[in-house]
Amino acid sequence: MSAPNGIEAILSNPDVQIITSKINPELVSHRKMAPALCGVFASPVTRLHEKEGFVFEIDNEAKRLLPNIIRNKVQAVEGADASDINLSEGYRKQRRIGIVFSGGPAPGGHNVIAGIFDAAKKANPDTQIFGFLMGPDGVIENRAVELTAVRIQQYLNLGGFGMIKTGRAKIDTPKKMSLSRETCKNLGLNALIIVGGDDSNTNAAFMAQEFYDDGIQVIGVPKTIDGDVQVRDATGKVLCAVSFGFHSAARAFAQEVSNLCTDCSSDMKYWHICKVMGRTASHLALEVALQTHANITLIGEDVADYVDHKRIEAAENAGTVDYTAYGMTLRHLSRVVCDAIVRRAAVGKNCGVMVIPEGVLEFINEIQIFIIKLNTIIGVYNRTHDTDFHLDFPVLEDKRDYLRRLAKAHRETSDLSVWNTRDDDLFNDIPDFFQEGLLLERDSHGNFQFSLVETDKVVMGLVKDYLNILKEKGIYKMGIEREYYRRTLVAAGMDPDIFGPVLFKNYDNTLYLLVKESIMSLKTLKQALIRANLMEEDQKIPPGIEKIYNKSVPQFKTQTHFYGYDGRGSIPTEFDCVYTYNLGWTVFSLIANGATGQMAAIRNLEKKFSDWEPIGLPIAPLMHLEERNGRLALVLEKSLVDVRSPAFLVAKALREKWLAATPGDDDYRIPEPVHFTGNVDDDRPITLLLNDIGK
Ligand code: FBP
Repeated sequence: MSAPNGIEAILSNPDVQIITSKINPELVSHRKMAPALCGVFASPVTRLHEKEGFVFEIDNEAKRLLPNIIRNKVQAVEGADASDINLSEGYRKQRRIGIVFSGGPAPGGHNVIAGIFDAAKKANPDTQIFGFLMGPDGVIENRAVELTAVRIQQYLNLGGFGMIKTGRAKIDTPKKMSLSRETCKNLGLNALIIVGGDDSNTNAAFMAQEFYDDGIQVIGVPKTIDGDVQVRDATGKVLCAVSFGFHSAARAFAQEVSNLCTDCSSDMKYWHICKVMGRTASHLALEVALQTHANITLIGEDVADYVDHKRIEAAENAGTVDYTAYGMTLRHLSRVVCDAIVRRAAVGKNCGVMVIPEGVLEFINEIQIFIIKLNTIIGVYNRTHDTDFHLDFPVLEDKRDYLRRLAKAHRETSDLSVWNTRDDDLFNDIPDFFQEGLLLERDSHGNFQFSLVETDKVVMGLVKDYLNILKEKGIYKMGIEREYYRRTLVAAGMDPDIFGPVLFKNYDNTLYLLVKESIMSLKTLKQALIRANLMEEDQKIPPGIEKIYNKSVPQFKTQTHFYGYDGRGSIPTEFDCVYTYNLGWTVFSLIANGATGQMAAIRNLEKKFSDWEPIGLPIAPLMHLEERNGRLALVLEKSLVDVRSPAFLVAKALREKWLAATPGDDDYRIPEPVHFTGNVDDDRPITLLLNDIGK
């Protein structure tokens, strides 16, 4: 046989095989790292202790629909020795536990499974853990695999939900509920664990109620990179500061955004527009801002909180009330952004980095109204016709036509439809791509799918339009470095001090000179020079002056980026690895002590690891009524950015510094690389730290 040659020889080279193998030695050792465990789990067994002092405002509908779990309390996990035979026997009982991921992936999910597995096997090596495949559909359709130590080790400390996959199905009909019950019974499960966001934990509460008499415990685990599953009691006491996955995703986004800050401050050419995930809440955008000090970061909750005092005053003077003064319009938002861009350009920085949360539009009144109205129209249509709006009206024109008919019916027959002629006119005023976005299919939970809407395009479309107006008015100008101006004119044999006062509106000691607003073209420049007797009508503008003028005309160039799925798939930070592994152990403590309708959580995440406290949180008392699919539904409340929180107030106070509309360097912060120091306290979400310090 002849020796391999060419590409075959290269492929059979042992070094090439190592380099191209999918086994990455660093990852192998990363997987072997054992996440730190809260002290309480070193005890032979654990018990639950009801914690006093937390108050919940219980919704009547929750009382009615969830009677068996509505009286659940906050429970602390405590270490115990094995001398209490009853406790010990119950704890060490052989069990069969099922686990399912629900919703978008979040770094750390595999460690939740690992924590449950290790705790369960420690209590009883014969206990079996099953993973449902492809999310809640796996529960409905009874698709599960038994998880083994080898499989779990393969995924320890790694991102994604690849071990058993995930899905967005919702167990929300009597049929799906009964199929799920069948599955749990067929598998002989003692407990079902649902790892998910607000909607999935809502589902967990309903399943806990439904399976109560079957003796199948249901426990939720709060996950979502969006960070909007946070739990406080009615007095504001923090019970769960953030869902898992938030820190890893925010750090991944921050790394990318920071790299853009570095690039941008090098070539000074582009505005980088970075849309970051967070379907509704802007927690991720806020954390990215704190990590990177990007020049502009929009925070949806802040936009909604805006009050236009000038308009209120004008209305008061006219003896009226201007309700539109509360909350920002899309147009106003674009003005605020333009103002910042213009101010940076004035000091020679026609570039920068801007962070836009993907859900920002939900905080704009006019858009929110459209979303609610369209949710209702689509929901009502589907229920009334027992069909699917999007199948019946596949293209935009069909949908618009249907809306037009609703508006007509409203006008002609005083039909009580939520869609009137004014809505229709306003809707037809917005660009097609955004109309399509607003009409997109809602997800299985009835949520508007912001990740599919080009939020950045909507905002930046208006920004670009308004910048053009400002340019035409001579307001958007590049500042010219005084020294550059001097050198250019001296090199052309001209006296800078003669031309300066004619050209610039600030020809004093400032570092950056701004061409007068009245000079907005070569024609108006020539007129200004003629008026100042610096040239004649039949002469050409001196090249040095023309060069300076051309330099003052800004080109607004953007690059857009979307950070979402990449961060969701990132390797979990040490914070998330340790957090989730302990969540897994907490889940097992809740199961082993008979809890159901509880959510596993770790209290004091904002403090040192030694202060972390594993707890069980009652889901039902946290639920309230919210609009879903055009009607009110009992759900777990999403936590939005609190505009009175220290983290937000710090970011707001530093906004001007980060905008850096001043000569000199920007204030960009380079986040340290994500690393494993073996000490979880070294790298925690800045939002959490600030909220704790400023409390
Ligand atoms: P979860 O709430 O399920 O964790 O998902 C959050 C999220 O990552 C949002 O930030 C984003 O809007 C959405 O998922 C995207 O959903 P999809 O995966 O269906 O595109």
